[in-house]
Amino acid sequence: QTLAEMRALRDETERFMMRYKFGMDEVITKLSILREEFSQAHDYNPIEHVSSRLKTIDSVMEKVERKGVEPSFEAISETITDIAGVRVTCSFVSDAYRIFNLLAAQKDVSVVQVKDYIGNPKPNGYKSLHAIVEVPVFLSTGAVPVTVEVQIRTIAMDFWASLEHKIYYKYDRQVPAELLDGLTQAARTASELDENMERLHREAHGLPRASPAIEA
Ligand code: 0O2
Repeated sequence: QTLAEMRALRDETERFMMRYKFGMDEVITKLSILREEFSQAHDYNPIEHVSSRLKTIDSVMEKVERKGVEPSFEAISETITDIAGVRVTCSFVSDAYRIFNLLAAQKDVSVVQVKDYIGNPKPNGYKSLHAIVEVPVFLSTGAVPVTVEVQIRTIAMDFWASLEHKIYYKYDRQVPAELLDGLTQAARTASELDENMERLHREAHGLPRASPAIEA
């Protein structure tokens, strides 16, 4: 391989990763607009916190290997859907669905996949609303669709998931049964807290009971 070829590959990789950063920025902007406008219109902020992360090239390559994906930019962009990740933390379960519905209803957002782990928690108790969305990014060469993974959850779900994630890696994925039971129990407690908090919030504001759901 020549040095020029090496440089070309490096540049192509950089451009490939950049698109995800731009896609992520677009989604973050959409969320901050919703947050600001919603606060102004309703005197209430449905979003507590937004965080984001771009997978490192190493971590993308590790996943390519693990999943047996063909090592081409095209195959990677079709298969690895969490290169760009945005996490939204809300106070209440109904807000998590509300934010998802507001985002999904936008004309330039297309929802590729939804995994509702709030409605259908994982066996370990994990809860979160996962959506793979595609947004256009306008480059000098034209518009390109970019995939972004959005995870929407409550503060309680986020608290649980971050501890579970730490424990999982601390024990190198072999978590002792006792701890696993403790985590599942804690997930139940977190869900009860979410229910209580939402009920109190609704009572305080004279709001009817909610049955949050994904809108078609
Ligand atoms: P990290 O470090 O957060 O990026 P895939 O993404 O295809 O490998 P899957 O199961 O199809 O896996 O995707 P899914 O179910 O949408 O979950 C992907 C992400 O959700 C994970 O990313 C976590 O961020 C989160 N997640 C899913 N299940 C759990 C869980 O049981 N506990 C916790 N704490 N988080 C979970 P990564 O890449 O695994 O990790």
